[in-house]
Amino acid sequence: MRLDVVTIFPEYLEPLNVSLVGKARARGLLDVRVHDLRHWTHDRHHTVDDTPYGGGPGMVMKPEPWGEALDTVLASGAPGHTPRILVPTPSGSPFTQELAEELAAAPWLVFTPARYEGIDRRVIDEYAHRPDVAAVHEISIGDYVLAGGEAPVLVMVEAIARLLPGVLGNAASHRDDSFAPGAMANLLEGPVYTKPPEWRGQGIPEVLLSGHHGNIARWRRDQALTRTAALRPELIETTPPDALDKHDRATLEHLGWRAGADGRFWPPEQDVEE
Ligand code: 6GU
Repeated sequence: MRLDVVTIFPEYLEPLNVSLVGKARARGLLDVRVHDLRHWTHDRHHTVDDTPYGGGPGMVMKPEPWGEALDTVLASGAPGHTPRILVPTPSGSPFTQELAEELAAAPWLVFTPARYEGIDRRVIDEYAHRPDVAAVHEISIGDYVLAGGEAPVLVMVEAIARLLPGVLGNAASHRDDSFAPGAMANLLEGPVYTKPPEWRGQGIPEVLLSGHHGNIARWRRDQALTRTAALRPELIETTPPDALDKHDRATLEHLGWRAGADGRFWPPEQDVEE
């Protein structure tokens, strides 16, 4: 997979040389190219921003440097190859495991992290209509506002890269991910333990030492249900009834959850203070 990143802070992308993504690059599984947007400015001050039309606070990224940068990146592709362009923005659609899976199957991604109040709209509209672009996605990594799109690019690249064939040690590593698409139920993973068997007075849950694989799987499932019910109740509420077995139902009922007429579960009533 080829990844291009156009940014005014190329050094912010240094973590792409480290750990999982760095190793994938070193092994030739990822071709990452980071470009300095200011390379495509022509004034003495390498200006990339200007004041917003219509007034208001902050600055907007000028269209010309982005246009020249993206034209150059697009022209550098193999003939007939078109990238998807990912525009990080808090006003985008949510980045999910499902989108990460979809993007991991793409041959070429171009990221355009912005600073200030964002990029002149005409840039996004231009490339959304270009025949040499497969798609433009405006993507947010969550409901909070960051100062720029570089950290979101690191987040998205890590989520995508670990799904590429050969990047993680074993394929089963992501089959069990909390938000693996196609999973019947999206459950948070429960606790994990390793040696030593006793640490600062704390032991290991007995079942994990039993060697009984059926009991271990059941215990892990109950831990996942319990944790999800406590921390992400909406994930239980939206779980299709056929994704829950008899034991799952008993576990949820033990936690005070109740099945509605359609078989979906509802949380215990909250006590209201007088
Ligand atoms: Cl992608 N960019 C910025 N600046 N803030 C964000 C974000 C992206 N996603 C959530 N907050």
